[in-house]
Amino acid sequence: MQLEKYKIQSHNEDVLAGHQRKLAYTLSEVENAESIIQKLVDFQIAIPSWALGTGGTRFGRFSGGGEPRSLEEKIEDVGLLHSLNQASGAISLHIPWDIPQNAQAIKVLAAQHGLKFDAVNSNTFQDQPNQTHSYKFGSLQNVNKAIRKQAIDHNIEVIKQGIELGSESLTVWLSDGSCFPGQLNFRKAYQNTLESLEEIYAALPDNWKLFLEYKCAEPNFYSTTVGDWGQSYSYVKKLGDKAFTLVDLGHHLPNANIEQIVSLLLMEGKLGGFHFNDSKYGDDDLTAGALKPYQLFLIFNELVEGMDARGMNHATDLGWMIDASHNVKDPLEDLLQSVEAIMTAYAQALFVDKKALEIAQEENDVVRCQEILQNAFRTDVRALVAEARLRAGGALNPIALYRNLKVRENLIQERGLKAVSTGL
Ligand SMILES: [Mn+2]
Repeated sequence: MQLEKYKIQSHNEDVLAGHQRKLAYTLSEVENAESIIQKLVDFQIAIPSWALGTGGTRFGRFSGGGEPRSLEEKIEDVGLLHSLNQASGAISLHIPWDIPQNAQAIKVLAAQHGLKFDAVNSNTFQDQPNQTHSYKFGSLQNVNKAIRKQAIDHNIEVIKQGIELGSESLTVWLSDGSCFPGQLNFRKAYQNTLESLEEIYAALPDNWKLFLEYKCAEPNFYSTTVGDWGQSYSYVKKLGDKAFTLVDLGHHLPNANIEQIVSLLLMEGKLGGFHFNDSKYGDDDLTAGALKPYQLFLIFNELVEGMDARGMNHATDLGWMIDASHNVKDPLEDLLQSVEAIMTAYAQALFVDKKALEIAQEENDVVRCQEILQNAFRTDVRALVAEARLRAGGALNPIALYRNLKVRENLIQERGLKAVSTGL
């Protein structure tokens, strides 16, 4: 399904007066509004191919119908999102769930929707049909060299697929670890993993980055071989200049200070990318900002401060991606909500009075520090986010338009109620 431009324009005309009223007020409150709007226009968040179908849990999966049945249809869905919000201009593929039959044709299709290919993701956390060796006891860490070799070869194959598509980064997330004390020699598991990563790293083209994602637990419940940011940092530091740590918000122990982690990784020049989601208990993969919007803002505050300190380009120097999957929402509506929450937190962070904050910090004026941060967080910047969308050619209210146009109903008609997305 394609969204014609005139439908977006006509929706925008319908709600323009209300938008302009809110915008006028926000402009009177936010001095640097113009520069915030421009930064929002430039900011793009990649959509993972596995978030387009209904996410399941280990207990069940309740498909909402009209899910994309092929890579082509996944690209179509991200194209739909992008035409609505003009902020989802990239797709992140998961190999082998999304191996293109014809890379050139897929590239052309993506370009027609204004999409680029973000990081490609390898998968050694499942066994694939016809695979020689099993990853039951880990992949890159495995005590068996032949199994490690198979996992290394898979990652190199993913890099090759990515090159074909014009991607420039590989994300490695390992489920490697152990479920019981004594099962693993931690040091040997680390060394095997490092050696394996070194072989993968050696296959990276010069202009590529390798992102090493960490996770505290699950599916292994005693130890994880890349378990936290310190462990990831220790690997990527040894690998070289093209290797970075990737932060997934849901991959921390409860109450971890993620904003501090982000700040220090940026300081070390080793923060590479981000996976957005929200959680209450563990890796819940809920909609970004659904539970802890203040934490999301605090993270963005450190991102903006840290990137500016290093003279980095906010839009292009880090990889931004959503990593969430849903059982009870329409996945496309959910992704629109996530992107909106991310944009809002980013806009609020851009509104923080950094000079005043620095002075207050130097004077140990703790009360003033809190006032400055919370003033930015409590300022309603939604009109700036909407204005950025409007200027970029998107819809003022993407979810309302999505519902008015009955997009899901159309997709169900086109693809069927029982269509199940490949992947999760
Ligand atoms: Mn992730």
